[in-house]
Amino acid sequence: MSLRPLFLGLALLAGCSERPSFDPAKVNAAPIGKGLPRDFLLGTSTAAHQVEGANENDWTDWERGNYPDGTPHIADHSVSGPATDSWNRFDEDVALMKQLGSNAYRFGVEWSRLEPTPGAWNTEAAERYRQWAHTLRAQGIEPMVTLYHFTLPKWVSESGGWENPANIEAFERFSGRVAELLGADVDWWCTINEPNVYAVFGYMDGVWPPGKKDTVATAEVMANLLDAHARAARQLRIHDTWDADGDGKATLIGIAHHVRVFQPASGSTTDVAVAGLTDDFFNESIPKALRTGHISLFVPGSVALERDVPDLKGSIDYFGINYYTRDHLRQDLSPSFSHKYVPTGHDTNDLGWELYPEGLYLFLKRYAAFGLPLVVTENGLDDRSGERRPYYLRSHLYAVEQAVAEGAPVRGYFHWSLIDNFEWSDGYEPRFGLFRVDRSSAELTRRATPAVETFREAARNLGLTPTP
Ligand code: GCO
Repeated sequence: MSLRPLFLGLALLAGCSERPSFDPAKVNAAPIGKGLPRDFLLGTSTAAHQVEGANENDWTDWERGNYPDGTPHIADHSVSGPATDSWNRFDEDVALMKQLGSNAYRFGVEWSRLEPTPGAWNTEAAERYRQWAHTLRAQGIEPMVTLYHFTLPKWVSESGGWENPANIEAFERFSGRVAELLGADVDWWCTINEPNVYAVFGYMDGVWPPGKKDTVATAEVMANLLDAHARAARQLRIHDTWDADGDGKATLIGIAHHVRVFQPASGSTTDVAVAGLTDDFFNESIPKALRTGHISLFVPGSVALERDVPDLKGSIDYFGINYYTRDHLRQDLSPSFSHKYVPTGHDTNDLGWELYPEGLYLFLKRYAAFGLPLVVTENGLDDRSGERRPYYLRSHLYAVEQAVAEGAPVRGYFHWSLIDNFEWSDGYEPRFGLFRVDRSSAELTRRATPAVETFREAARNLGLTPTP
């Protein structure tokens, strides 16, 4: 607690520091991909529930539900349903990865599918995931597996979800089993996707299951997810002893951390302080906990959580960054103490998120200090026309290359996403895919958007070979 005034001081300084600005002419002229290290992972990301289809988990009921005022939980009234049917169309998706020339793919395993009731194990589903990992490796595509990406088996959510310590233990056991199942083909693991986003949406804003609005529970869940990460990491190290790619390491463990640039609306002390505190809670608390083994979460007037989880220290081999956008913050009296907005005239994607590639560069520079390899585990945009993704992709790869040129140890970039998919409370209207999915066709036909060519250019410049 005594360090808070220091953070505020730093926030004041951060508010005054200069922001970089990329020149679009330079971005367009850059030989994209040329400045990346030769062992770079250039791939795409998906999450189990968003693409597999036919899952039965805590989202299943939530998707059909409404808020007390009658508004549906999912903005466009859709339910995930068949999603992109990737459960049955994996080979088709692999062909798309080859068309991109990608050499890596981040996908999730669905806990509710593998362990539908406590302690049970769905051997058929397990075998399919094993084949996927095997196929990817055989095709020269490094698999990265996410253990938890927002969805819970119903038996977990119904027994208190991430608020119940018994479920952290259940996740620990699950992680060990997945390590045994996939370890022969998988070295790259991502334990938990975005603990901060999950906690804030599910427990502070109440827009994801379980739909609570409770700041204390938000911090508790974030801390429990970090604990779950540390335990999962331990299990992965015990049970995955195969060095699948022959680089001398059987496991490369990370967490996918969502970061956002919080820009104070003005130089006023209150705007700057709110941006600093938000940055501290949302961006900084997780990497700090991973560095020190101590979790410290602070929300003025409601949360002052301090907890030692010594195993967090040393639990990661790489730090995963999910980066999308920048928020401008003006101090107000809402529970988060701020009003978030995008100033008029700033470019946004179709969900209204500001396009700010310089932010990715800033975070890669910031987290270079971690002393560990960095991987961009997600980055992308909702672009319903498909016309703006080429520049988005190019400018964010440019950001990566700028950071690499200045010494940031970036090992990979995974674009979100391979294909359009179920975008949580926004349903199917958003389009994040390099390949568009035609939802009106029974085959859920995938079609290349213009950014596929940009991706292929980067892949070729990196020395990879996209299929024709
Ligand atoms: C997240 C997730 C993804 C999203 C993507 C686009 O950041 O919420 O990791 O599941 O689909 O980020 O919003």
